[in-house]
Amino acid sequence: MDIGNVLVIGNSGVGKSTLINAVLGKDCARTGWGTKGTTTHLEIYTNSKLPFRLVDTVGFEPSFIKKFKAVDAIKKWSKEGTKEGNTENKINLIWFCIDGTSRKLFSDSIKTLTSATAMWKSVPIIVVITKSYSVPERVDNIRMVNDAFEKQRAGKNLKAVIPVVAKTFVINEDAFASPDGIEELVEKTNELMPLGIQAAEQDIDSFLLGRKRALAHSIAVAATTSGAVTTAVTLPITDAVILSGIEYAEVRAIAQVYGIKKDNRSVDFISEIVKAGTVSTAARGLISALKAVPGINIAAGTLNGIIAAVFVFAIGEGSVYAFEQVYLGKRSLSDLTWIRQFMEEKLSEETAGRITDALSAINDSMEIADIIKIVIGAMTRKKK
Ligand SMILES: Nc1nc2c(ncn2[C@@H]2O[C@H](COP(=O)(O)OP(=O)(O)O)[C@@H](O)[C@H]2O)c(=O)[nH]1
Ligand SMILES: [Mg+2]
Repeated sequence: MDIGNVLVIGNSGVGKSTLINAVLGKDCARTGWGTKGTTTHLEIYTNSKLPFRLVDTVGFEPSFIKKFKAVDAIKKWSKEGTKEGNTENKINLIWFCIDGTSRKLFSDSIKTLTSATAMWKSVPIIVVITKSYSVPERVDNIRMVNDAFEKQRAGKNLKAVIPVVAKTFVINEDAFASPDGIEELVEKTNELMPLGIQAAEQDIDSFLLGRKRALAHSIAVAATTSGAVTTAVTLPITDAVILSGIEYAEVRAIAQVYGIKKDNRSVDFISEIVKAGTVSTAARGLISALKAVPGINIAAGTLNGIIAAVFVFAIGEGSVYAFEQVYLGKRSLSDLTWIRQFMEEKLSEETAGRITDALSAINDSMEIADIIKIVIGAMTRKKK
């Protein structure tokens, strides 16, 4: 059976440990993770009778840096779990703990907690209002939490707001606040767990896809700023064909990020991409369009460098998109007509139009490496 994990998060002193103790009782197992006594320390609690674990962020303190270190620790814990072949270290549900005796801080606490946990995009959230000693204040407190969430992107993930008293609180000699809300919290958590298990899968997938995209994009940048491009300035005639070597290397590296194996189909697909950037009509059209950009006053050599950068970067960015589509199963490597058309559109004269503004900021006294940075910036910004 899948046992879910609940991330218990909230500033130190709000009552996380007291709450965990109230939920799990004395007979629970505790394992420490990370370096004890530091912000990156986590404590993981299990009780054989409950179908979920509680992950306590010991070092979650009201300081920006410390907070994010604690969240990093959770990410590391999740990653390590995957490495050990144990994919169980996923966050399936979040208990946001806020202190019921300091309602002035509700809105701020919710803001920081949602930003700290932003990577869990769809994991259900239960807000636990700890130290809810005053019964008359509870209704108002719940409303305040709901209002604060309404303005947050994580608003859709808020599934319940539960006031609790984890331990008897002595108000005065004849008034006690007795433990309350624990049962409701456990029941709600159990009820939401299947949704949380599904959401964690989704969040991990979208997180990994984002990482792949960033990695693949960095390959396009590296190829564009490589020596092969910066030396294009010394070549006598601008000819896109001379770039095929670097483009092959670039596209293959990007394909690898998306786990695309080397076989006949991928070889044909990659070769279609490089052809679009070298011998196609679109490539020739782009060269003439770039040469004809009005108002630029730069030497032929510098222009060669710019043209080379535009080609290598456009091919790289196009490949990132294309291989992502294949990776997601939306396109196939056999779809050669699609990839040809897609890459030619990417290299259309419109690309030249998009970098025209950037070109007006360029002059011959600049280093070619800086010029290429401007070109990449213009192409990345205007994309979409
Ligand atoms: N009486 C009572 N004290 C509480 C309750 N929740 C938290 N506390 C007290 O608040 C302080 C901080 O709680 P703790 O669980 O250590 O907070 P943590 O830093 O978030 O783990 C401790 O002195 C707790 O005894 C509660 O429900 N009832
Ligand atoms: Mg604690």
